Amino acid sequence: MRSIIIKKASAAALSLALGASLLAGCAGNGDNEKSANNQTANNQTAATTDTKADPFGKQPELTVITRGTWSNPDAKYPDGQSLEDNAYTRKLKSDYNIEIQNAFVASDYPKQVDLAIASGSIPDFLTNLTYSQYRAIVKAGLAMDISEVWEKYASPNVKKVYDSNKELFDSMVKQDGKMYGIPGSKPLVDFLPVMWVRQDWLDKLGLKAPTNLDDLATVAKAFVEQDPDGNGKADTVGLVGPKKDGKLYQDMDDQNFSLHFDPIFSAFNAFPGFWTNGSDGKAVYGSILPETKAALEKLADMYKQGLISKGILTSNTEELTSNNKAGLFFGTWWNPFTEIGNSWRNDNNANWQAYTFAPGSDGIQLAKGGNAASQFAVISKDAKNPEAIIKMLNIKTESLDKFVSKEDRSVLSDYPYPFYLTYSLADGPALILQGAIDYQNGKGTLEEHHANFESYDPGANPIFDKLIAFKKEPYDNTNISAWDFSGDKANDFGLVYSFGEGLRPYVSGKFKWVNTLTYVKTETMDKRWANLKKLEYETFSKIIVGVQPIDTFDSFAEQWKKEGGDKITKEIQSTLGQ
Ligand SMILES: [Ca+2]
Repeated sequence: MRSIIIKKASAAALSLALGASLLAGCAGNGDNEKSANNQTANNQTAATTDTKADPFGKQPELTVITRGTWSNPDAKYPDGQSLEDNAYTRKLKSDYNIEIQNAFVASDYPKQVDLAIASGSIPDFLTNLTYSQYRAIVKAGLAMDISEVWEKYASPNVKKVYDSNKELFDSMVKQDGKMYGIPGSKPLVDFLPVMWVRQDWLDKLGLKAPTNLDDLATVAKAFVEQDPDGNGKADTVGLVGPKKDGKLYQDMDDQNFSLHFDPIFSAFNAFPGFWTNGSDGKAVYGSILPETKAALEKLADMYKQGLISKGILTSNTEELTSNNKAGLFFGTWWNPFTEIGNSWRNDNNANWQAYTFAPGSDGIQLAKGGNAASQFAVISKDAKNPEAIIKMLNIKTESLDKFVSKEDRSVLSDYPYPFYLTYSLADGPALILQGAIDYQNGKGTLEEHHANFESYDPGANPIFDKLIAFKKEPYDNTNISAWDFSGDKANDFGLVYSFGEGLRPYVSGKFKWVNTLTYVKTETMDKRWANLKKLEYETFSKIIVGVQPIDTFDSFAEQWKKEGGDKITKEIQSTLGQ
């Protein structure tokens, strides 16, 4: 449910690309590119025959491109359309002279990709690859070095998205200066932990939003003991813990979820699940470090004191929030789509406010950076027209809205799309809130803001317009009472409150990203990582709920090292050139 809602809500925002207009991309730079053309590699046939490189130019001749893609047996296409023949494929053919042929269509797409790699032959391009698959394709010599064709044909907005997270992307898709893949990219806003607090409960009890661990404990204790909901019963909890099948913290594989303890770990400078720099300067696994032990000890103490909800990782703890039995949790900017929306529907006065939680003296939250590049696309070394494939990414990035009708978009915006890859600016969604704040502060006219968004993503404007229309004066008051969700506007609560309030910590809070040193999976990880992770999460969970004492951490760390952890650490260090 959640992922579908988020996908719809953020569809516009997710493709945001800042700044340059479509026209700037089309205008090109004739003379420079012409001379560059003369020097291009001879495998880029069309590139060498073009008089100028136009990121949106129609191919001079019908260009057939092969790909592999997912099949979705549940997809319902408009009349006369299918996976092979639809609004997108028709548009590509009529306007760009590009014809898509599916080399394979599979519900087990990842497996078919693996088989193609093993056979030594891949279609002209593949999208939605895992990093392991991407690396296997490069290692097998099947990927094209797209450095030149990218430089020449990627549109300005496509390049802006890449540049918005350049360091990470370079580290993942470039070797010896050659570029072998295109990283899908998610907005960084998804990864910032947001502390959601019931401000009305704080006000009632004469408390402030916590800014350090002691305050956090004070607020949690008051929420448990002082009847913040005023019903005369001891029926509320403190900090809401991870839900059933949830996780204690974000790691290399799993990010952007609600109900975790990351801000408490980072308060101890602990980054479990990440590779970090050890005291010797070499990579070390964060979960076995003393800082993680210290954070676990704190969590176990809080749990023992009854400050954390019972049943963590075993019950539907999110319902505590939905049912207004909780007023404090660590989540994400989009929680108004889920439990905060439910809470508000049950109580229109529930005044959830979003904060960073920065317990350090500098007031800066250390936030685990998420894997903004978790899916990849490659172009085959044998592809005859790599420029046509780059054009497909350009077209997608310039927004689906300009390309096909809303009806067609609803069934075709995922994998059937000829170049499906999440490809969004690092700050994407936050730009909409920033735009609204600027406008409310008198910076720019409505027309100027509309024109700005229109230039790179018309889908941003309806959200921007709603933020403006729903916000009541005074504009710097963010309480629920300063928003209008009356009548039909209630239907947009999730969207407007996520963009208008959930993104506020990202826009105006202070935080610093802490990234894992690598997302690489080594050979021994393939064999051992699942077991080691299980050991880690089970041990930590038991320590927090007091089933095992904190000293269990030390034996865990030893066992982790012996059962493959040491070997994996050496492999990781090796991949990092250490
Ligand atoms: Ca109560």
